[in-house]
Amino acid sequence: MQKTVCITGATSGFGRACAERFAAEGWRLVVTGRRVERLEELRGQYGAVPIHAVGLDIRDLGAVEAMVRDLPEGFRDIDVLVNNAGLALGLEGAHRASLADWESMIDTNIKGLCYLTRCLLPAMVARNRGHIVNMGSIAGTYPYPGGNVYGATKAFVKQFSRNLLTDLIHTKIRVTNIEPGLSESEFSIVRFHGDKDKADSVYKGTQPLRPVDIAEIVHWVTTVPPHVNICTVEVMPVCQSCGPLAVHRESGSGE
Ligand code: NDP
Ligand code: 8X3
Repeated sequence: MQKTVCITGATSGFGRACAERFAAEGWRLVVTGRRVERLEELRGQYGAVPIHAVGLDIRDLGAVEAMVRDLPEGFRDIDVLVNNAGLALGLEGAHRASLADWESMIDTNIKGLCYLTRCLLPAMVARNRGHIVNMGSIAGTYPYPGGNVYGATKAFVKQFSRNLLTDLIHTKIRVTNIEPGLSESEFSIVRFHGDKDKADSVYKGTQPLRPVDIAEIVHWVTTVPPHVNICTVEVMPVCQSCGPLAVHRESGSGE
């Protein structure tokens, strides 16, 4: 039977690569994002694949509810929700960071992800079938300077994923949290508010993960036998590792 996947943030990066991966396997796609022209381009690229494209800002609960309510015939039974849409904004220390950026990250990475989950979950429970794949991050586990609220939103995603599993223990629904490390997409361009040079410097001299690497993992976790739940996938490029714990030594140089 042809399955249906709903992917948030399918206009770029991981989401776009996931859409292409699932389309290549003949799944039905519900793709969302704010840049509708990119969704239309995706639809054009896969003319033979059933694709329902919805311009959606996941911070808008009313719009999320309407999207779910108005799913057309043939797209209503969502087998897999990929809660991918998200962003980091800024890399300033907590005492300098923009509160508006913090709010944006909380509204998108936490509240938007909750809206999609809460609106699509009842139908999954009713069918006793489904899979929620959340896009967490290594930033939800390992702190780094300037990661303050972004990392905290991904820590929420980690714990929310675990708690969903406990609530759904009586069902066959699966929940997976994918936690990628350094990956090249539009992520850093967004983080640095469009500063492409600054974004490029993040990846300079490295071989980061690619969106296709993440899409391959998302596809894999959703296609293992139905009694298997891959709870967490932590994935970094080979060039990345964890740092030591920091110790500040007085140097007399101030900050
Ligand atoms: P991109 O910036 O390339 O893609 C982000 C996607 O999220 C876009 O499609 C964007 O669509 C969508 N999005 C952002 N805000 C909203 C919103 N309010 N409503 C709807 N869609 C939104 O980044 P990535 O592909 O790298 O990021 C995807 C996810 O992976 C994010 O959750 C990110 O935190 C996470 N991640 C990224 C890592 C990395 O290093 N790149 C590592 C670990 C996790 P549009 O702008 O069209 O709305
Ligand atoms: C993105 C990975 O390390 O830049 O979630 O925060 S990191």
